[in-house]
Amino acid sequence: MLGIKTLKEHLAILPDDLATLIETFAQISMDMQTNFPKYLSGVENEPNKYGEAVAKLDAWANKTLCDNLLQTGLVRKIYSEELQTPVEGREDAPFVITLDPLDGSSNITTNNAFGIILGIYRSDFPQKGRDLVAAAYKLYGPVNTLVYTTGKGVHEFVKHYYEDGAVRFLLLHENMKLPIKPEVFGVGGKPMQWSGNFREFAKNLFKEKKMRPRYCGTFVADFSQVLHRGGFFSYPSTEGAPDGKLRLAYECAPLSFICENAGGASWDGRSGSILDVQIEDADARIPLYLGNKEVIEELKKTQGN
Ligand code: AFP
Repeated sequence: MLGIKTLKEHLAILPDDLATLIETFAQISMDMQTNFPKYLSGVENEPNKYGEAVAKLDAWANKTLCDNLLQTGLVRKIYSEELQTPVEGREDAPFVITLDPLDGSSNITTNNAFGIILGIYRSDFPQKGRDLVAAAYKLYGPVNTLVYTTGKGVHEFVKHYYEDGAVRFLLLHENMKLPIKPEVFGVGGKPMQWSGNFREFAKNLFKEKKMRPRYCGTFVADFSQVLHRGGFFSYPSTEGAPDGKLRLAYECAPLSFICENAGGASWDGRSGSILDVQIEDADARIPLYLGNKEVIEELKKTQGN
């Protein structure tokens, strides 16, 4: 049953600048969807800074989001997964943001879920994920949802079409918590490249814990399953990629912030929570493990930590 509170009303308790930034992000990402069919195929001539092909939709989403967010006058700097160097906004603007403008590009052509990840800070890097002022993600699935937290509860909204033609985000779930019983798990990379210990742990998730494997290949979509059903998600350290695949600043920090604020835990496979890792280089990758607290605790024990 849908609540009657709009996102705008929900954000009203926040400082005006933060509320406006989150509301703008929500509005642009809502409007963007109507243009997706124009950019479903093709890649840009130049690869991105990681040497990966940039889908037309990636490039368009990045430009649209950056242009519109800068226009608010609230953004001092944007670090984007798709930008060679950060883009500068007004020097006196209050926020520095991180952006994964299109999380899950490999799902564009197959018409599977993809999304956007936003991190909002007051200071510039170096800093930690724990310094996030807010984090949000957009998930384009059969319905269009937005999840945000400012560190005081995790809230989910759904794009709602009114009979008079208006379109707004309406509250779907407030103060979300990962369900106590972990139900699903998803792990990226090739099992033969995981460490033996980790492979054993993953095997036990379905053998002993009876959890169901679910993997979409879009972090926000896989995380959404953990948030709603309880469980575990990882893109681990692998042979050949000890730092895993996911980017600390653009992907791991914002979603770990949301996960921990929903009662879950995150781990970097080394020292502790992803949120306590100092982000020196916005483009760095990091192994990621997140989900229900007991699952992460068990993982730590089995990996010798
Ligand atoms: P792209 O945005 O480049 O498609 O990467 C998506 C992603 O970073 C993350 O959303 C997924 O969890 C992960 O990569 C999927 O990686 P695999 O394709 O190796 O499963």
